[in-house]
Amino acid sequence: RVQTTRDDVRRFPDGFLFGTATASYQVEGGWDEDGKSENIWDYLTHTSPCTISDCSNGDIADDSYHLYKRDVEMMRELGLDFYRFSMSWSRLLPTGFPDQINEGGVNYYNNLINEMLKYNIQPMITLYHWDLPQRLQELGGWANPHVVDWFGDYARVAFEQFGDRVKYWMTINEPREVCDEGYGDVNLAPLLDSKGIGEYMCVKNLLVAHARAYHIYNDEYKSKYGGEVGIAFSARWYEPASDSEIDIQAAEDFTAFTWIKYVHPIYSETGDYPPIMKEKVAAKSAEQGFFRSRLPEFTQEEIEYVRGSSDFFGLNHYTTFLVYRNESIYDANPVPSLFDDADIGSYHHPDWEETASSWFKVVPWGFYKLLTSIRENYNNPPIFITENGFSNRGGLQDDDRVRFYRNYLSAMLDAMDEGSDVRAYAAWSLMDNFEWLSGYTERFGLYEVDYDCPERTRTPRKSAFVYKEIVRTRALDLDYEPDTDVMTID
Ligand code: GBH
Repeated sequence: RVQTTRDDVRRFPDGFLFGTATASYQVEGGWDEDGKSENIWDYLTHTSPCTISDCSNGDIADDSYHLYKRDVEMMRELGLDFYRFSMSWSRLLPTGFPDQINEGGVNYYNNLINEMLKYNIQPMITLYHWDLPQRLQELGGWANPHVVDWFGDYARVAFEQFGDRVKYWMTINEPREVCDEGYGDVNLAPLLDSKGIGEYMCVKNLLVAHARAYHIYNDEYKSKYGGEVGIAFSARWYEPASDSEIDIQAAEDFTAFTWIKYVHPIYSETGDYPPIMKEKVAAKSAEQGFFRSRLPEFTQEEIEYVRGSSDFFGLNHYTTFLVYRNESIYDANPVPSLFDDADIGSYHHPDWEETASSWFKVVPWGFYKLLTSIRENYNNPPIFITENGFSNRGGLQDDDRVRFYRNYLSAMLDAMDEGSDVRAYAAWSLMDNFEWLSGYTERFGLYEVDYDCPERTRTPRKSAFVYKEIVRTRALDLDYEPDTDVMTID
């Protein structure tokens, strides 16, 4: 495969894995086909369509439910080692529970997995990428401690059905987004906006549910199938807005409150939440007149159950924020919240390159700093980059995306040169898809999807050709100019 010896071309280590990622609700469509029941995104988009910026939904999305063979063909065009996709809980278990295993769902995922394996593309499955069965939401969803059993049962069914062929499992995609944006805010379904309360209930239950799935695999399937189970954290890099001690501490606090609150219980020596977060929420809760901390505590048994419950460190990374210390706003507006608990504010530097997404500016060095901090603070765990990618408004000549991938991959290689143990990289996304509340207005795909045509035609962008060359050569040649006339399978 190696074909060049130029020394400005950087190589990836032997055995490094390249892939792309998607998620069920964002690509599958077939929302009510063959026995699938409604999930929280079906419910949200059907009951309140224009909560989505273009009033769209995922009823058809990329129609991967029917077009999975074309999807696998694209994976072959790109030469991928693996493909990360998620399973729709309500497609596999329409009641939410294991009393009815839906044959239509089992067939769909078998077909997809088997088609990939024909061409030696490894499936990497996320069990939960945000599409909870609506029935379970009505019972409280991730705020109900019983979700630990519900999720464990669902995971067991998935391991039982597909574990003979699937060696990489991820329990939950982006716990921070699930809880903070869905339970503590109105940025993702179910839009609960239960600030400082529901968002923390979700954190605890989600972590124990994750651990339940991990232990089920470890105790009952690992010796038979030899696979690995991890979780996909979402991590932004938080850079202090100034070099004052105050802002440095603010950036650390925000890190603890947003994503280290999931990492620390699993990856630290002691387990449990980051101490600073426990202390701050307990102190604020007491001041505010609550009889106990709004952050539900783990029992000692739960601390041990969660600690160490991950075989690899899945990492979704997109952007960086500047963080400063903010005075508490509670006196003016007596509503508890994570932001108030953490006493921070954050923003993007105006000079950073924009994307089509308001929360996302391009900051490659943040990726390097993030990987370095994980290496230094958590004993250099094996990392899978489970998502990284760029949004624009569409078009095949996506030089902005090509530049993004080159710069972020360079930053990743900088960290790897210094010892970070990154073993896999998944580009988000294989193709354009339903971008949650932004609908189809923000495009992340290596392939463009035509939503005006019923065939949902997929066309490779320039970035697809460039990524293909990176995968083929296992190297990053910053000068490579692809011939974008014909995409072939090599
Ligand atoms: C990931 O989320 C997801 O895993 C994936 O499904 C998604 O398509 C991809 O990245 C790109 O977004 O604009 O203030 O309302 C990344 C985190 C979650 C960040 C939703 C933006 C909405 C915030 N994104 N969130 S806001």
